[in-house]
Amino acid sequence: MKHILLLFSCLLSFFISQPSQAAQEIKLGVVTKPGSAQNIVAGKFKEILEKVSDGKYTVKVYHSKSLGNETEILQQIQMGTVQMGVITVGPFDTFAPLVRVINYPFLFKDNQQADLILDGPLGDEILSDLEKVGFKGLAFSENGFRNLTNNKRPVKTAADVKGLKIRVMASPLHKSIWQALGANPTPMPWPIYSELEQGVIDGQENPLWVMEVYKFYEVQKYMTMSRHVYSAHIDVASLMWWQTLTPEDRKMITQAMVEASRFQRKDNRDKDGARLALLKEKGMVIEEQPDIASFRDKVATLKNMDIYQEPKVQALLLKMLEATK
Ligand code: EAX
Repeated sequence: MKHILLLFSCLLSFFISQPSQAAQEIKLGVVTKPGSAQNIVAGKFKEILEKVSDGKYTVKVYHSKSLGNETEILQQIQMGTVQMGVITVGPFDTFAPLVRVINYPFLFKDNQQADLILDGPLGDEILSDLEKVGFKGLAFSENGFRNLTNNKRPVKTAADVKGLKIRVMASPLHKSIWQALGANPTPMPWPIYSELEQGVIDGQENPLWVMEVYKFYEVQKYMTMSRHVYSAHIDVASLMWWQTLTPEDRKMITQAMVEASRFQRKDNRDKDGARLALLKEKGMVIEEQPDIASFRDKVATLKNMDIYQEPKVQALLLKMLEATK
């Protein structure tokens, strides 16, 4: 009897909840493949939101470039045909030059400092500024500190970079950084394995997880732990879509994304030790103590360059430099 009653009440609640509970699907775009940093954020967000919204929202993650490269995903989010994305800060800077301050070379000393600044008022200032260009910035997750790899020679000082053909993200800032370092920077959207394999480019720069997940140890011999840029992701929603949501749902979605981003940052950092060991085991020649001062010297004039000249961008950069001293 108890079982029949239970079954009956389940059926009843199923039918009652049907009409009002048609799930809304959120399309979320990431450029990278499963197992990648952006996908870990997306997967966690999906898990949390589907649970806390009790079936109201489902999240469909479009990965591996199925919606195009990061610039193209951002365009679709602006138009509202895609609701959300987890996007690397690099390609974001053509939409919102203010985000360039995050990728200022050698800005953050370590993970803790990056968290402190990005989760504080300066990070909020960057997220709110995105509304002007059609995005609702929800949180920062991470790619991590970027390191240089190449196939030509070991790089210990900035002088060793001279003439290397380095792939950079579609970002005016990243191009300027590698120009200042004496490389021959070549902007290219993700992914870049075959370009490395075919020798179209000599090298690239990315955090450790990329070298592991995309098997760059197969096509790159030398790695330099340059940690030249802290590469954040911005976890965004389409402002157009956001404006159609109730305040409760906005709060629920924001909280889910904040939680997912904190989970992913920790996950990423926890795995770095094992990744370094793996890359060594796979035969990469790793320079763990490069002459960072020589790199810093070459990029020192960057803050006076065009890419930071817009008054609002310059003002925030100065605040960031002060806060990270
Ligand atoms: O996360 O394009 C890049 O180099 C990015 O770091 C890429 O999305 C991997």
